[in-house]
Amino acid sequence: MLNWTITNAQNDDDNNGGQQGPGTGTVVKVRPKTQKPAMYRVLLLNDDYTPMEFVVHVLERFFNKSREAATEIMLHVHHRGVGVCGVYTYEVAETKVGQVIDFARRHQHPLQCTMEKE
Ligand code: TYC
Repeated sequence: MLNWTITNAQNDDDNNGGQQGPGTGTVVKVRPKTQKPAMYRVLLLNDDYTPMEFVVHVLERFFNKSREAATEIMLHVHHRGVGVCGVYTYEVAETKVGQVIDFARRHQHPLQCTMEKE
């Protein structure tokens, strides 16, 4: 993300004898101000019905996890109730939450997925 800050600096290097007024102000600095985008954790929630293998598949398919990493996250969620699938910008996180919920519904599993600001 790149925000531009335009600063009318406190100097007088524009050779107009310090003259300032309507139409005579000189923009002397354009400073690129970088800002990190806000990041969001995508969370998977435990339930009693979604098969473990389905959750592993979701983690592989939508979060690009290896079988091993996916199994670890699934077991963490199974034992602790909630776990992090990944951290993304708002739009990407929102898309993944929607994809997971839609995919689970289509397979008639109650799997829940949500997001929270990091
Ligand atoms: N608790 C589920 C079971 O025993 C497995 C499961 C794990 C479900 C993680 C959801 O996010 C989940 N079949």
